Amino acid sequence: MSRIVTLDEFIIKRQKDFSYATGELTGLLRDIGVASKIVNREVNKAGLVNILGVEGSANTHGEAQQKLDVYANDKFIECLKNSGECAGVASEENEEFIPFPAFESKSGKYVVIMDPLDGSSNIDVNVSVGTIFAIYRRITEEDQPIELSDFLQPGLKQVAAGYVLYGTSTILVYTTGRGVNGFTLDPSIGEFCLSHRDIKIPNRGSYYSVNQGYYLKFDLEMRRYIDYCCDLNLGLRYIGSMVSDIHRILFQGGIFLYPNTRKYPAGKLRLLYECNPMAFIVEQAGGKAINTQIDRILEIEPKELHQRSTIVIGSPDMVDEMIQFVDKYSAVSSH
Ligand code: P6P
Repeated sequence: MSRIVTLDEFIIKRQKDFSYATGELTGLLRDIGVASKIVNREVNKAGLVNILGVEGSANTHGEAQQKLDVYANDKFIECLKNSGECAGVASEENEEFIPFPAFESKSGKYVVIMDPLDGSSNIDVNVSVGTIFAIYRRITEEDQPIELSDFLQPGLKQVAAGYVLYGTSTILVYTTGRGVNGFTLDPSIGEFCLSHRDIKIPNRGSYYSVNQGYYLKFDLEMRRYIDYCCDLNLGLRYIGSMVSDIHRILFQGGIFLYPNTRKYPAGKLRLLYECNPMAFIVEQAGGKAINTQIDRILEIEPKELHQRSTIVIGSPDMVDEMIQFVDKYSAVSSH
């Protein structure tokens, strides 16, 4: 039996790979791991302690907030604030970014952008949900207050990104730009243990993942590509939780699409805390991530914190095939 490697141990060991590393990013990643364990504990017993049900408040987009949304958001903010490495956070649950005062004389050289509990509408029906996070180096001077510009950076500037999937088991998957690794939580010792080393996405897979219910609302090129997937007898797998849907694709291959619809003309998913971190991870595993205008997700220059984007992400060969359909059928294809 191979030796257990905990998340902490792995992060510290990998820090040595970065000659310039001074431990702040290591500390920040470890703090995120701690917050994930705290949130996991509540997610796992959500049905038991009446933490379900809709919190009185609504999030920044007017969507009813589940109590667990609020709990997860609060816990991650608390851990990040006390880490001393983080100068501020932007969250799906908050309209504006949250600056942190210097903590124990540390001002923090990083900012974190997160979706504390993505797919939270699934909680009440016991379907897996996830946390998504992206870490950037702040661009304002450390002795100055952070600004919106610290958060409106293209995905290429991420120094780290990851997700936690609270599923049949709880797994944390992250990258710092040197490959992708997965850590499964062992509740008996309360540690995330290395379970999936150097994850590589298959070049193609036998699943496609899209909300087929919107088929008639998709543009022609999307409908023709979905018809093509059906002709290939690909399996349709769609959980309605981005982390879960993409996690499957990361391991088994496949393609996830959230195109524009009449309801979401710019796409539904959020660029900064859903598309960018998932795109960084999938690209680091050998996959591709574009929008329906065939722009690389990581190169999009953000204009606002809660900006939406369309996304096509997954196995490289399948994303390339999708591009051929855009070329062939899109009325506006100009790439
Ligand atoms: P739809 C969850 O609310 C979420 O933000 C993603 O996790 C998921 O992929 C998507 O929305 C599901 O959206 O419109 O298919 O229900």
